[in-house]
Amino acid sequence: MVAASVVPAIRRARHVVVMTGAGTSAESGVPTFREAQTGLWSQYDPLQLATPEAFEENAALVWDWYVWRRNKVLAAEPNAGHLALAELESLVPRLTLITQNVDGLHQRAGSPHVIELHGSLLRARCFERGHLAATWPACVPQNPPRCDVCGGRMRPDVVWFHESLPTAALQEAEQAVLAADLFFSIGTSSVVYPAAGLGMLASERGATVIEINPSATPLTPHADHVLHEPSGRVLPDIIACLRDPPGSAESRR
Ligand code: BV8
Repeated sequence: MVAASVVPAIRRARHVVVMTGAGTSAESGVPTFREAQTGLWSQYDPLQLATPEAFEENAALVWDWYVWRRNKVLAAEPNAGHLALAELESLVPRLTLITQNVDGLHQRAGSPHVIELHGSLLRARCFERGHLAATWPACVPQNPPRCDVCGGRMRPDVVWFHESLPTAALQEAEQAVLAADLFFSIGTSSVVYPAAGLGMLASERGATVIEINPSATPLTPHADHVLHEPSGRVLPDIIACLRDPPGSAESRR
């Protein structure tokens, strides 16, 4: 069992940092960020839509894309990988969960504290002044909806390309990586910065790096363990090994 190969490193760890990307939600049926968009959206490149420039050019189109994505996320369920990460929290001395995902599935799986580097498409705020909406606004009679406070155009509460990440979230993530002795990179292509820099930072600081991804990424050469497996399959295997008394799981190799 490939999962057993990383169990000794996890048992030794004092502070585990986990960073996830869109691949972690793939087995929940949520398309990864670079997978071909489907239906109406197949003609658009997410890298072009997820920008303030696109919103300025066609706010209604960008808003509709997020309404479509939000509905897909609300119809999705956390998968076995999300649930395994929530359980991992109780099996190691300290765990910090960082995500690039905007789908809220870690929270729904029971992870108590999630650092959302790229915000959440479950929340909306106004483009002009950042007023957060108490609930997701309906796009009638105006599309995009208007802010109740200032009348500005509403946008999803996510970080677009060319926008800075939330300072507090990024600082909390960086501090955790600096203190970590084990770093998991799970389901991310490791190409979007500054999030992608966290895995490199962990490696440079001498933490053990474990990458879980069916494909190779720019982080792969710097990882100590690479599991080319879907996270929804291998994470539950890792948890099963950790639940066994030390030594018994490792003998399953
Ligand atoms: C910024 C929210 C300062 C919106 C997203 C340094 C170097 C180079 C470029 C830059 C740099 N610094 C800044 C940049 C520019 C840019 C950037 O990184 N560009 C890239 C494309 C080169 N970064 C920014 O603009 C960032 N801002 O730095 O501010 C600044 C200010 C002004 C001007 C310039 C800079 C902001 C980045 C945040 C963008 N917002 N999301 C939304 O979602 O709509 S990023 C978006 O990509 C998603 O959040 C996603 O999470 C993220 C990363 O993608 P992944 O999660 O990795 O998903 P992807 O589809 O790529 O890969 C999925 C992986 O899963 C694959 O590897 C696949 O093999 C794997 N997989 C599939 N199935 C499974 C699986 N793995 C496991 N199990 C499975 N079952």
